[in-house]
This record gives sequence, C-alpha cells and structure tokens, in this order.
Amino acid sequence: EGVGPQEYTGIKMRVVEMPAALAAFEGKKVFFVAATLRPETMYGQTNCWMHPTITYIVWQSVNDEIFVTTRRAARNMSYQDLTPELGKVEILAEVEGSQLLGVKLSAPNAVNKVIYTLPMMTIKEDKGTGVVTSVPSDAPDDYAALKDLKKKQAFREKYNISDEMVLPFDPVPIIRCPDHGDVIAATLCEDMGVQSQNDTKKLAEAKEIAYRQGFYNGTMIIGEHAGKAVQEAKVLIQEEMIQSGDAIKYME
Ligand code: A2H
Repeated sequence: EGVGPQEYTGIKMRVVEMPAALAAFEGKKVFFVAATLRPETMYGQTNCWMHPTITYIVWQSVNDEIFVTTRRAARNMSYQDLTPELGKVEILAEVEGSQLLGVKLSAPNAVNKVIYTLPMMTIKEDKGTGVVTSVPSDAPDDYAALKDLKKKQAFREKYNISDEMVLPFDPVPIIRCPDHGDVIAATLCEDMGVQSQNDTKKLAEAKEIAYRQGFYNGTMIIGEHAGKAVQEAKVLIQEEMIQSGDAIKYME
C-alpha cells in the first residue's frame, strides 16, 4: 500500500430479497459491490462480509443499477464511469452495516445459488468498498471469520443471523495447490492453529502463504478454466465477468 494505485475487481452481488432497510428499492436492481484481488475465486463464495458499524450508502449507478458501498468508494467510482454524472454521487439512502446483515444475495459465478451477508469485524472503512466477498477455501481471513460465526451461537444471535445463513456453508474446493491440497486457506488455518478472526499474527502468516501458493502455483479445478494456472485464469475470468456485467474494474 502507498505504492500507487491498486486495481480491484468489483463483484456485483444482487439483492434477492430486500431487507427492511432497503424496502424502498423493491423491484430495483440493487447490488452489494465487493472489492477483490482474486476474481478467479468467485466460484467459492460462501457469504458476503459487511461491518456492522460502518455506514454504507445506497447510490445510483449507471444502467439503472443501484450500488451499495462506502461513501468513499462511491466517490472514487464517480470518477470511473460508474455514475450518470462525472464526479457526482446521487445518494439514495444511508444505512448502517448492522441493518444490512442477513441479506440474501445472488453472487456471480458462485457454486452456492444464494449466499448471505454476515458480520466481519476486521473490515477497514478506507479500503475497497467496505463490502468483502468471502471465499474461505482460499482466504484465511474469510475462513477464520466464518468459523467464528459457526462456533459462536451468541455472536450469530447478536446480529440476528439465523443458523441456515451460516451452518450449511463450507469451503468449496476451487484451486489445487501442489503442497496444500484443494482448500489451502482452511488447511493452513487448521494446521497453524488460527483461533479466531482476531488472531492477527497467525492470519498474516497464513495469508502470505495462501496468496503466494494459490496465485503463483495454483491450478483451477472448477469452471470453464479448470486445468489452467490461476495467474492465467485470473485475467480471463475478470474480463469475462466485466463483459457479462457481473463485475466492474475499480481503482483506488
Ligand atoms: B480478497 P489489499 Cl480468495 N477490509 O478477495 C478488509 N479486507 C478487505 C477489504 C476491506 N475494506 N476490502 C477487500 N478486502 C479483502 C478474495 C480473496 C482476497 C482471496 C484471497 C486473498 C484475498 C476473497 N475474500 O486478499 O489490502 C479482499 O479479500 C488477500 C489480501 O488491498 C481483497 O481480496 O491487498 C483483499 O482484502 C484486498 O486487500
């Protein structure tokens, strides 16, 4: 960071059932837009992370679509051809993350037909869109946070998350790594004894290995690009998702 612009893929996750906080948008195309560095992993999405105390905005994007992101991301996107008027964000609503939990979404490329928004306490407000897609097979942070929710019923209850939004979702094997099997993040977290999403030091180590091994040595084992190297598949899948309208490019 601080080394120049970062390019993310913004994954458009469509709201399937409007929660109370978004009732005004019934019948509209509303998307939670997650910023990721790993668009080739979207097959393995099990949920979408939101921070309970971050304020999100609901804003008018192009093509009659409505996006949900942080204000900061919307402002940046308004200079990237994602608003009707350059540099102008039309805010339709302002909603706290806690009101956007347990929302049913349809996520592009995901093996799971529907997924839910769940709370993650380590989301940073000043990075990406404040919306994070969860791929516990390949991202140690996601694995640890999902495991926390599965283990702690009180944590689920606190945020009105019902069991069926969490318990049925397990890491999906999507990428094969020579020395770490088909769900590298899950394997690393278990082997290293990561205790929770706040186990910062071990998670940083696991992340470093998962990223290096998955990205540079991994092979896709799912989807149209099964058999290809991850590095090669990444660009192809990003391009396909943008072409099909399932994703956008986002720089910051
Ligand atoms: B990645 P960088 Cl499978 N707060 O997407 C915390 N984390 C955030 C975030 C925020 N505001 N916005 C994005 N992220 C996460 C997939 C993935 C990611 C995989 C493996 C590794 C990985 C699924 N989650 O990231 O600091 C998002 O998680 C490893 C770093 O800009 C995003 O990509 O480098 C990544 O962090 C961006 O982190």
